[in-house]
Amino acid sequence: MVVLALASILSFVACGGGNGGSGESIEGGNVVVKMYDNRYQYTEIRVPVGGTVTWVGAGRAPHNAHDANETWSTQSVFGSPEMLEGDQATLTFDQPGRYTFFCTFHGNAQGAGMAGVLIVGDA
Ligand SMILES: [Cu+2]
Repeated sequence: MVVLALASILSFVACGGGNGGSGESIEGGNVVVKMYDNRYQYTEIRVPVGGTVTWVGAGRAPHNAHDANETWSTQSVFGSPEMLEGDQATLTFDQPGRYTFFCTFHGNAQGAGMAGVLIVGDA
């Protein structure tokens, strides 16, 4: 399971942003990402430094988005790890970098399950 997930991440990176078949990508200054049961609307997100991502609950189950290195989370803005349908949290990203994010209920910090990659700036 973990090996397969890593392999898919590596091929995703190797494609230079191409769609590896596991998800959709989006790029913009103010991006909206729905959190479905149990996947993100976009698994590769690109924003400029200072850009925002608005995470929107869009499932029956609660979801969230956490940086694998714990530098940011929807919980820090929303106040709860359980974002239900219609709940929103907007985060501003001032630090360039490449962040693996995941849902603490349906994914893990290794990028398996409900997870994706956020790229801020030219990282
Ligand atoms: Cu989830």
